Amino acid sequence: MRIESIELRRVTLPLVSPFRTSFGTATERETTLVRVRTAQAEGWAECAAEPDPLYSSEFLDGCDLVIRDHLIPRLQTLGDRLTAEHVAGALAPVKGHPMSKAVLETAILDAQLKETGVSFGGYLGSVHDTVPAGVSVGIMDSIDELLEAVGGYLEEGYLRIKLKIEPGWDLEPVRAVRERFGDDILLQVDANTAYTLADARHLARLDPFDLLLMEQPMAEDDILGHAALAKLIRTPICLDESIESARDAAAAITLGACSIINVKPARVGGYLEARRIHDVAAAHGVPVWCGGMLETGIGRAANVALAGLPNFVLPGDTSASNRYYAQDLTAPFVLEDGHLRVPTGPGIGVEVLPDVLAELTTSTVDITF
Ligand code: OSB
Ligand code: MG
Repeated sequence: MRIESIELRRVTLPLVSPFRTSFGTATERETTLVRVRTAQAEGWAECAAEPDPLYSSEFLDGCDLVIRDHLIPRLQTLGDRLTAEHVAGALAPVKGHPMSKAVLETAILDAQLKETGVSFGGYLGSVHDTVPAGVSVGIMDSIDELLEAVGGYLEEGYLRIKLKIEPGWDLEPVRAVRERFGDDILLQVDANTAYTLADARHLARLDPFDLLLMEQPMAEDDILGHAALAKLIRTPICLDESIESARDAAAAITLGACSIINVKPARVGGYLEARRIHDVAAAHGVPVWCGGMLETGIGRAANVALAGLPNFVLPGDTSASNRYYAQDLTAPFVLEDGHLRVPTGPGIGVEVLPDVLAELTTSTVDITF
């Protein structure tokens, strides 16, 4: 495939409500969109990184630099051999930076699939027309506020609730949600690394609430700690931040550090590595689900396609557009009976709305390839 140019476009979208996690509060989502232009097609992807390096070491300004000065020049050396399948290998000498690599690979894959008329779902191996949607609920100022938010999401039809937790906001919110909404709702928690093994006895107090899983309770590099915690609590452990590759997934599963994996393509360098994690987990009998990074419709479309693979057996953080944005960059993803529809058009299968894009753009850099 011959690329003519790559555009890096910074956009900012206001969130419908602040989203607080154990590492910070977001009131808007800023991202860099990558637009890959070829003679016949235009591929789009969005960078999952946030402005500050709090979820992981990557941050948006750093991503823009590494994409421009280190990643694109390596792709340029591929010449006519440039396909999405060759991107990861060409970028492998650059250590780390999975989100920067992922956004490039994804935009190239989108252009490639649009040239050949294949959808992301078709390419990746989706076996479903729709995928079940969960919702990630941030830390709130009060239990009342939380119950109102959760009640609203359940009324909309979300099939699974994930509560963000941190020390001081864990047992009470979980107990309150169980008491108000009952034992039948699918409920899980996400700590974003806020605890240590010294908290094991405290975390075991969540056992009676029959949670689906506890996501990333401890530091991303504490694989043995998670294996030890798994023996001390009954709630299944799911890893997010710790898993940056299929090799990480195999190691974490083999060491007993997790029995479920949150797959975020951006965190692992792209959709091809994400599919390998799906496959490795399936081979071990470990279920996976699709995580999210507050994506716009651009990133959401590809995530929903991935979530259609057979071992994505738990509802993902693949919520409808209106959970995040009053105005998305694409036609909104809507909840239909608790599910999102997997796009079927070529590539990511959604189109960027030009007027919205123009309005939300704060800067643009065009790199001739
Ligand atoms: O840990 O899963 C996470 C959002 C930003 C950064 C990290 C996480 C999240 C979410 C929201 O939980 C998922 C979503 O709805 O996109
Ligand atoms: Mg998480």
